[in-house]
Amino acid sequence: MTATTIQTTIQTTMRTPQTLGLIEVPDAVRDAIGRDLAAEPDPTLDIDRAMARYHQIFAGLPLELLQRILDFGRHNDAPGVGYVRNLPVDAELPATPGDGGPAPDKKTFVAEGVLLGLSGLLGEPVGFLTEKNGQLIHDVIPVPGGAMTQTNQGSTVFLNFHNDIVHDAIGRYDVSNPDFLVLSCLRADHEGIAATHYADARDIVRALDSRTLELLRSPLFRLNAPGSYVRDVAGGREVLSDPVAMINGPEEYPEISSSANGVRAMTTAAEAALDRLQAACRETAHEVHLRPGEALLINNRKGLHARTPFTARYDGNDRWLQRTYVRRSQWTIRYRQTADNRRVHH
Ligand SMILES: O=C(O)CCC(=O)C(=O)O
Ligand SMILES: [Fe+2]
Repeated sequence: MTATTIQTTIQTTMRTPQTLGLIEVPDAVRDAIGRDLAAEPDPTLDIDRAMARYHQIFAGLPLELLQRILDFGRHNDAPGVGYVRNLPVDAELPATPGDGGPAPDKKTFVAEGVLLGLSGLLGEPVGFLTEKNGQLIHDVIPVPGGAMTQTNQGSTVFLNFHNDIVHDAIGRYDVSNPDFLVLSCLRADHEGIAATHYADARDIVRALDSRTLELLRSPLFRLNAPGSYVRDVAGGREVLSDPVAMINGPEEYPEISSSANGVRAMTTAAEAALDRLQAACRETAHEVHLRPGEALLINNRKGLHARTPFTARYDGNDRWLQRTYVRRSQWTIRYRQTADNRRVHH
């Protein structure tokens, strides 16, 4: 694995737009935000009120940091990934839920507040019925039956470079999917080796030859639906998208999409291009070992992410992340809205 470590990233390439921006919250601000969040109830009881309150609380970030996070969400030329450190944590953290969550015995909601507070600076958290039952807060936890799968329940296998897509009857899985993911760490894996990688499409494109790029920009690929959809809805069978290109859009601002759960190339040349794409991701990726009190802001259109293998023990101390799916607007996905929750979609 040749992913750039955080240290080298920051020292050598901090200024170019594609690199990972580091946002370090000052101690005093961390403590003030932490006190406010600890006084808040379970946000899922009244999510719109909670989002408004988190907005007030996160407005207390130093202006320069607040603007950097807002810029990350709103500008086309902003980096694809941001790394936020020194965030507040819950005073008491229950055992990592063995069934993939949510935890029934969590007494305070600081982690949830951090996750949703950051999400609210980028857009609106949304849910999909086929991903974690439509919950807005996803627990990302290793699950015994899922250890070898290309899903967020996995552990022992490398979770391939992908973006988070959603099955859609329109035949495209990269349209109604989230614009951003926020990943926040509550507990690291036992050995501290699990790493999240992010490869920016602008860096990937630069690493590829023109013929490979031409193939990846042609509709020669069919994405398999997410593992959760294939498992829970399709009885384990592949559900392929219409033929699509892997990379779309203007040269300066490419959009990239790939399924963790398998991409079917329609020609042998396209198949070879897919291999080169995964290699380019490995060469250009940034690497982060998330720790408690740290979060990754992931642009889900500007790049692909991955996770390195680790060993789960299923002992209540396993790796535990919380995740949101964030849309800047729900308007263009209104055809999927459920009747009883304005943030949850079919
Ligand atoms: O576990 C990680 O670091 C990333 C997992 C992932 O791809 C996701 O939750 O979407
Ligand atoms: Fe993912």
